[in-house]
Amino acid sequence: MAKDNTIRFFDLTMAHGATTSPFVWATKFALKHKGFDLDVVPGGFTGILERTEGNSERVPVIVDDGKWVLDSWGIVEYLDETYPDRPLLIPHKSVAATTRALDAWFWRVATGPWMRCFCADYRDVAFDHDQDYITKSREVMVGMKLEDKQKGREDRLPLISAELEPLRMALRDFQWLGGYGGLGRHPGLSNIFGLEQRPGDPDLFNRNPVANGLTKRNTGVASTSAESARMQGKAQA
Ligand SMILES: N[C@@H](CCC(=O)N[C@@H](CS)C(=O)NCC(=O)O)C(=O)O
Repeated sequence: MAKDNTIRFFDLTMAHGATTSPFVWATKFALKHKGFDLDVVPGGFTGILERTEGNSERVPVIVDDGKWVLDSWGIVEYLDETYPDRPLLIPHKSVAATTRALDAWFWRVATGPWMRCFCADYRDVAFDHDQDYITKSREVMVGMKLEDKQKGREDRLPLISAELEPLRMALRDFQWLGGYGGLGRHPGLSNIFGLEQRPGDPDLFNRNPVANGLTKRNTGVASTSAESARMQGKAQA
């Protein structure tokens, strides 16, 4: 049990102290929702492996009474399993499935495009000692100079906002996003089950998603080392 109601939290911030990481940000909210105080281990993009004593190349990471827990989803599951009497993060497993779906959609239409619109700007507000690493690793990710990637964002930003219409639509009628019974099973919602793929239709699923922070769970260094080598432009073992 968390001693003194406190959980150690490995942060990732820019030089001004705010985080740009959706994983880190969401996990801070999750810990506060469960009512914990945070013993924050500060830091930026470099030195994560050293800060976490060799346990992880990625954050968020928590340590609860000596137990290391990795990955934002892993942390959510751990907190609900370990502290079921505190407010639940995932009160029903249908909420987990719906949240995964919303998360994946939101990354595709908003988080990813926003990041690409501000990739050089966010590097510029990172700690000085992180900037070179962010430039190199993110240029590998986006395939060009960060300054070039964010060019023309004035034209792209309004389109991102327009893509969020499904959220606005839901929030016109509901105070919160969520529900019970499973997406598509509520009376009045269209039946999304039984979708059939006809010959010649495009594949309905991306069967080989890029293994990155959104699709792949951080279970320790072995799970992220190939991606890290790629991000650092190194040949993979
Ligand atoms: N699946 C992981 C993804 C975590 C992740 O990718 N974190 C990024 C920050 S957004 C990170 O630690 N990056 C370090 C780096 O770029 O070297 C989770 O949900 O916790």
